[in-house]
Parts: sequence; structure tokens; C-alpha cells
Amino acid sequence: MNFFSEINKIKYEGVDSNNLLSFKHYNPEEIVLGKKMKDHLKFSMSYWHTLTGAGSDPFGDSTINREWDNLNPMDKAKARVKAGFEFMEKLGLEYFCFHDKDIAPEGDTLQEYFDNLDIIVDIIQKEMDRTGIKLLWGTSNMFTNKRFLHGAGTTCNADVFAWSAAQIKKALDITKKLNGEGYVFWGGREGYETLLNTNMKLELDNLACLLNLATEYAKEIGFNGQFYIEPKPKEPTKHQYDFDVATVMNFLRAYGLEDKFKMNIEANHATLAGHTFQHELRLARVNGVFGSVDANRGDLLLGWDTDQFPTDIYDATLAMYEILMAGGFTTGGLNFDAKVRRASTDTLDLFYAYIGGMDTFAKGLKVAAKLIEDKVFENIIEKRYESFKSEIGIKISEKNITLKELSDYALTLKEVKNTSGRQEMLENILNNYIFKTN
Ligand code: XLS
Ligand code: NI
Ligand code: NI
Repeated sequence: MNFFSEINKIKYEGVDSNNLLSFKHYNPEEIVLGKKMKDHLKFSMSYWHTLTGAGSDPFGDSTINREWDNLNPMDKAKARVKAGFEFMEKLGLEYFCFHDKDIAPEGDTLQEYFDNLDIIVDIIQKEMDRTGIKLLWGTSNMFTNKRFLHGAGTTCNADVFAWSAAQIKKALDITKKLNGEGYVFWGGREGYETLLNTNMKLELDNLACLLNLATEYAKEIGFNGQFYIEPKPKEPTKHQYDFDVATVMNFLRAYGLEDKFKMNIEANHATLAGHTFQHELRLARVNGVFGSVDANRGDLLLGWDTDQFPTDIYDATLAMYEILMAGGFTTGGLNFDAKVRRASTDTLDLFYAYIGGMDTFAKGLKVAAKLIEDKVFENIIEKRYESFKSEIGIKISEKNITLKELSDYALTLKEVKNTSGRQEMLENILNNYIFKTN
């Protein structure tokens, strides 16, 4: 059965094509910096936004009715697998990501949920074998069901903690079975609404305990995928414990978990935290914890996690610059954690959305690769810090100096000279690379 029979496989046609159902920049086999574009970008479909999302928001019901939505829960779950793989094949997406809850109905008991998951996982596995499409990462949804109203790892209810552990165990089993390259923890309700009823220390201890148990279990079953934490500052809770990259790194270090996790960085979460996407990527890069990306964008005027498809070339260029400078993706990839607007009700809109996101990042990749090849910023940055190659600078860098020696040195200076930071020139250069890259 086909769900998108009116759409042919989306092909690369270049910037002069007027065909809106074609790629203008994403040319999967094209070599950039010695590697195929598709292997640089590792585009991934988010199961939730693409196959289960139906357009509801805090003010309104669902608006989108997909062909599979009128079936009973298990048939619907099966149809979604078929639709998802047909969709990925047509777009040339080679990866996908899912939460346990996205793929199978929860049923009445935990056991029934697990049984449902097993049935669907078998179907997914067959589709993966048929198409060669791979699992970028798996995760467990521990935030939608009302059971998690006080949190999962940070709940005040030990039974809910145990339930969360059970879901994680199952999700790890599934991710291993499907050969997932990673496993994500996004702390949906791991945060607080008010400190008036919150034992913050206990909640953080318990969260660390759960993460530790998960990594131990992974070892036990031989799951070698990469664990990620996905920072987000707020929403749904007023304060999420995994606020941003810096906060998560501190948490991991405090609990001795720093070697076990990398970051899954989401563009919209970065801006919610008051950072740029590039800032979060840079911080992860310089600390050696860059892992994977949830590609999307927010709306600065709305101010919540709008999860829109990325269309901003400037942002995508800077993101790809950081990703390439971090050595590129290994286990990670670019997962479109993005959804169509609730008024975009047709399946056709899904295709436009992905094509736009893929082209934006493909163009970003090409521009970033040229910037790196020409060492545009590296040369300028190196020059900017060249005083640290002077005698005094080397002593500082090598921590081979005392405060008194620095003071003595400063006293010999008659005048301190600074040079221009050249920000406007650099911004023009960046724009010039965007203008001329095709
Ligand atoms: C929500 C998160 C979520 C994670 C996976 O804001 O982005 O979708 O990526 O649980
Ligand atoms: Ni995300
Ligand atoms: Ni998000």
C-alpha cells in the first residue's frame, strides 16, 4: 500500500530548476571536503512530528488528518511504519529517530505496551532491511502520559521512577535490536514548577542515578551506541534541569557521568536558553561533547518551542561550520525535530518542509566547507590572539608565571595598544561566501 503515490522520488535539479518538488542544493552523492554530502549531513526523519503529529497546540485541537489516522490503534501503528519508510525513501532520508510511544499504542498495562512495541519493532526491522534506512537514535517518552506529571527521573513518586526505568530498559532493548547509533535523554518533565514543594538535591541525585543505571544496563546488553543529553531550558516545566550545554556539563561532571554522554543540540532550545544555536554548538565542540543535532528553528516573536523547519541560510551555515570544525558527525546526525504549521494540512506540505530543511543545510554545508578550506576565520582568529605567542603571552599560556611577575611586566608598559576586532568586515566576508556559493 502506498501513502504518497502522487509524489515521485525527490531529485536534485539545481538552483535553476523551478520544480518545487526537487532539491536545489542537496545533491547526496556530491563530494564536499572529501566526503559525500549525504554522509556529512546524515539527515533523519523525526517519527513523532512526521507521522504522529496532528497539528494540535495549547489553544486548539488537531487539524491534520492523515490517511492512517482513522484506523484502530495497532493498524494505525503498522500503517505509520509503511508510510514513514515510503516517505524516507522518497526524500532520500537515510535515518530516523523515534520515542517508544511514537511507534506503538500504550495499551492498558505496561506488559501490553511492551508486547505492542515488539510487534511494531519487527515490522520496522523488516522495513529497515528492505530499504537500508538506519536508526539514528531511540528514546523513551516519559512526559506525555499523566503518570509523569511530577517528572520521571526527578519524580517525587518512587513507583513512577520504577516505571520510567522499565520504559528506558525496553527502549534500550529496542534501540539495540534495531542497531541504533545512539540513545537520547531529553528530560521532558525533569524540572520543577515551584521550589516551594521541591527537593532539588534529591531530584538531581535521582536523575543521575537513573542515567547511570541506563548506561550500566547498556553495557550489560552490549549496546554500544552513543548516549546523548538534549538540553532545553524550559517548557514544559518552568525550569528544566538540563537547561543548556554548560548546565548539563556541570551536572554530568558533578555525578561522574561526563565520559558517558555527549550533547544532542537543538536549535530552538538554544534560542530559548538565550543563546544562539552556534553558541551551544561551539561550547560543545570546545569541550569535546558535540554529538548530534535536532535541526529546527524557533520564532523569536512567539518565544516557545515552535519546532519549525529550518530555512535560515545564515544559521545553517554557522551551524555547519561548527559541526565541521568539531570533526563532523560520527554517531550523530541532523534530525529534523520539526513540524509543519497546523494550517499546513496536506501531506504535500510535509514534503515541502523536508525539502526546504534539507536544501538549507546542504547550502550551509557548502558555504561552511569553503570558509574552512580558505581558513577565513581561522587565519583571522589566529592573528587576533598572536600576542599570546610573545614572550609574556607564552608564559601565560603555559601557566608559567605568577601574579607578581605579571604585575612587574605591566608596570614596564607605557601604553597598551589594541587592534580592531573587524566585526563588520567579517560579517561582510561571511555574506560574500553565502552570495557566491552555488
Ligand atoms: C522537545 C524535544 C524532543 C526531543 C526528544 O522539545 O525536542 O522532541 O528531541 O524527546
Ligand atoms: Ni529535540
Ligand atoms: Ni524541542
